[in-house]
Amino acid sequence: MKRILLLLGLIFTFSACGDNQKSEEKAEVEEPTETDNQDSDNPVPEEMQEAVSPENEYEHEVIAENMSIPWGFDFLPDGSILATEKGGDIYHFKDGKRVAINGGPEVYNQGQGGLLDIALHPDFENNNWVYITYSSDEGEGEGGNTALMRAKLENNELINREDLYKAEPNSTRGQHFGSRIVFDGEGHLFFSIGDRGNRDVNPQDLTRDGGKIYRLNLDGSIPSDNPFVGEENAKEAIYSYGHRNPQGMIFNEETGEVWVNEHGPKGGDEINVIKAGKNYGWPVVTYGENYDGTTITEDRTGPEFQNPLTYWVPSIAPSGFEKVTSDKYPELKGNFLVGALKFQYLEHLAIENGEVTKREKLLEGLGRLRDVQQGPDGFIYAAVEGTGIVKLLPLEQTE
Ligand SMILES: [Ca+2]
Repeated sequence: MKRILLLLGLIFTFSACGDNQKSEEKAEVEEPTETDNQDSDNPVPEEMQEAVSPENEYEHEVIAENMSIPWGFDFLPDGSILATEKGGDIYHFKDGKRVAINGGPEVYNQGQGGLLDIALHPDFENNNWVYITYSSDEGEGEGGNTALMRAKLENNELINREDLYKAEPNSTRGQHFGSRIVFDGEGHLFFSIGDRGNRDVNPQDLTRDGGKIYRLNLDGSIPSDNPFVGEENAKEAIYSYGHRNPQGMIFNEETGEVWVNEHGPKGGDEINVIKAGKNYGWPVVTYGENYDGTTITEDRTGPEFQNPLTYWVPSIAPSGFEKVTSDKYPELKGNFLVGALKFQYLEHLAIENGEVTKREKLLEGLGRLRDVQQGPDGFIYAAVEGTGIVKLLPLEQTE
């Protein structure tokens, strides 16, 4: 590890030199052996190749129509869909029909805030709990901040509401609310909150909300083995910190880890593998720069920070995250899908031994891609702004 950092340091030092000299120096010093990378649990990621058109062809079918900003969705046991509209509405889509769900939270629909993610309890079939993240103006200060609630879904209505978390304080800034919800299969839920547009204050401060991944028991209580339990003034629900705006999250069953994707600034969107108590670096280290092209920091990595698994330059503005486990698309099985708000496609990433080996653009040109989920039927569904929820279909192979 130290050797890699030293090598990178040398490369950055020489980066101001002319092209010829730079490549000569690189050729001379850049010889990290494979074992260097594999021995470390925190390797420095390689730069990604460009995303290309897919090798296989697909078509799509619109399953849920007439949505403006479908932010999150999940599947009921019968395969029908519950979906949120950022503006505050919740809908149930079944057999092409749309029914409004009453009893949802009142949302602070401002900037990137509004009604956000929705996820069914892993044992929904027996308890009817539905979890929702949204931005709320309740509590201290003007503006809003991210909140998590749960309620029971009965007869198209959310009842027995419980408020589980509310980030503090409110802010009138419109950026970076997060937020996705996932379950780890061991009685915990994870959710994310972005830095709320206050990068120099929130992400590195454990006594403040924002720029964090949180971990709770399913009833909203704080697990006694959370990494900052007992630390003075720390928000004990925090599981990891130094994040910018995570809007995609999965529980990777194969590795037993929570993985997130998060928006970087200009360049530097990341996929991070979440580990208890780790610092993911924002804004002290980043592969991005300010939107006006000025420098945030020269530092890409540091010994106290967990490196991303990979990063995007230029940014794709990632939202939504899924790992394909079904047999419906053999070429996607075991690989990852990430929505690209900016370039309006669904990115297919093959990752082998911690390295991205393939990037493809699926569902290109449909609209800003906000969320992606594998349904109980094994098919991939994606929420697209201005379109609704679409089902990805492999193009029939003709004999
Ligand atoms: Ca980072």
